[in-house]
Amino acid sequence: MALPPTNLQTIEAHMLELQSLHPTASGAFTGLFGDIALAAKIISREVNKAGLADDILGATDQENVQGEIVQKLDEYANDVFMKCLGTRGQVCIMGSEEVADPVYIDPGEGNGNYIVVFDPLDGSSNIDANVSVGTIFGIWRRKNRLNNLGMEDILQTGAEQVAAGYVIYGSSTMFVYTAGHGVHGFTLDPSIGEFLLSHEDIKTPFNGKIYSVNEAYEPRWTPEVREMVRALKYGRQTKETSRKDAPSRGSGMSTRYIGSLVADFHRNLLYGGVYLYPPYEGKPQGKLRMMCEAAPLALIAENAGGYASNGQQSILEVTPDHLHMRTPLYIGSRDDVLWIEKTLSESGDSI
Ligand code: P6P
Repeated sequence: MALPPTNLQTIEAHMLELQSLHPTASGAFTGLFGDIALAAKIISREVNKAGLADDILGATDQENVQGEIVQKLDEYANDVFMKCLGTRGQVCIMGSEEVADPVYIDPGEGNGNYIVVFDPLDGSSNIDANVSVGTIFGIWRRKNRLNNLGMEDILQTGAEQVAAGYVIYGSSTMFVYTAGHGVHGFTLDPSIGEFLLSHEDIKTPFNGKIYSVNEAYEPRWTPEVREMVRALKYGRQTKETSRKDAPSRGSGMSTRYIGSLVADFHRNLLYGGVYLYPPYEGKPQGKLRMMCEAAPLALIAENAGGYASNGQQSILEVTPDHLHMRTPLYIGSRDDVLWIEKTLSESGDSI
């Protein structure tokens, strides 16, 4: 007979503990996290049987607002999020990477305090090859009354998020979140259908040994980005390399690139390192989305002791100009990303 799990703290229990820090809390925020965790469990079930389930693999015949082919699981994950978050009264507006416009929700009897922007299944082009994929979400509080909502309630900075998180559907399904009191990871025990605390108070290393970037774009990067990546490869002076016993191969980093942002980010968060998606010729703002990818992961990185930049400033300081705004992204170990930002901003590398 299996031993009882060592740590029995579920994500709901963790949120209730967090709620106790806010005596006036209504429980709506805790309820919202329960809705997101429910969506994650449902999506995890489908992702993990994708190879067996008929008609859930492969692409639909549609393109999303990003001009990307919608995978069947993208569509499924988006529907699950819309249903789990849109019918429980906590959310007044949802923004999805898969949907062109914001979705305004009638919270019914609920207080509809929150705006949730999400990428329901990031990296889904990898799904047919059984590569880890993920969900990313950011949560903001509305600024206006329910009968007067608008873009001002949606286009808020990453620093104004009340919480952010991601789910990684990999060798196990993990739910990682921050609400400003540290970063905590929960692993799904599918036999009991609960996310159990497995990584309490995650802190990311100050420097890392990994850089994650798609080097196929190298010919289309600016000279400054090219030089910066070269320095990551061949070594730059850091507190580590100035040590007498610095590793013989200098501070050069190793490359690891899965092509699935959540998987690359999660590995670098735990091990240390940087993920880069620079602008390139034809994509002056890069590929990644500010609100449903960069800002939520930036809040997590910062709360774990890391940093996230667009090459000129902190991602968390940027006010989006539209729901699907793209941004260059350099994210991970604090000292490494600060060095990247200093190097690019001194070179005046425009974004
Ligand atoms: P490229 C997936 O489409 C994604 O948004 C991220 O998950 C991933 O890191 C990146 O794009 C991969 O993009 O241009 O390297 O194929």
